[in-house]
Amino acid sequence: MKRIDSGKMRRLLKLYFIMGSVNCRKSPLDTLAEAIDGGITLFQFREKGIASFTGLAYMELAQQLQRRCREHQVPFIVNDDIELAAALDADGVHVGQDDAPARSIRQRLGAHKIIGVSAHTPEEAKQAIADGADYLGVGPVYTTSSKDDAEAVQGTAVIEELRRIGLTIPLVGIGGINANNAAPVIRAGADGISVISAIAGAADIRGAAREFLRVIRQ
Ligand code: 3NM
Repeated sequence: MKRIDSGKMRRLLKLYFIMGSVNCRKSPLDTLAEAIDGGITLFQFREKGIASFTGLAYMELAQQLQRRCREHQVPFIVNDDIELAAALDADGVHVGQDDAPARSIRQRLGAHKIIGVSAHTPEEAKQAIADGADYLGVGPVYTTSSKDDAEAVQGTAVIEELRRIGLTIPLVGIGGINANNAAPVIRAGADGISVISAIAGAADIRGAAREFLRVIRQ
């Protein structure tokens, strides 16, 4: 099987929902089900932070969420944990700058798996592209309370710069994005947005996802 083409990747990135149990107000399964109903286009399982699940509970939660994604043809991406992604035959992984390079992950998982990399500078972006990343996550665009070790807030400047220097790789903005501040991220050149709290923490998850889609498609 071959690598995902960039047109399909761009479509999947439109509304990229990320979460783990610590991000949810209701059960993770209900949260995901409502988000799927609201129209998310891609899902990442990111089980991190104090009180996050470990061991068997971690594996079972991942399996349940993956099953729900499969039922609705929403690709299931695993954050950081390449062995979990391999064990579950997940659709892909997302890694940071401290993790293995995309090239070695692809050797482990296979050509057809989606590999995303977090990039904060043009240098990191170019390296990830050279290593064979399928998409980039660029942030934090705005202030976020969902990532303890987030870098300095960048606004949309880095996204604009990556496009200005001619990088065409599919990319999402991430960090503090809500329906009211999403439009500038798309205007800056992002193919979509990546969101934790504005969906997982919403009182009306379905409505929150729909509102994002309305803004992104405008
Ligand atoms: N990565 P929220 S910011 C997982 O800057 C993550 O790379 C970031 O959560 C980065 O939508 C972030 O709640 C957290 O702000 C995003």
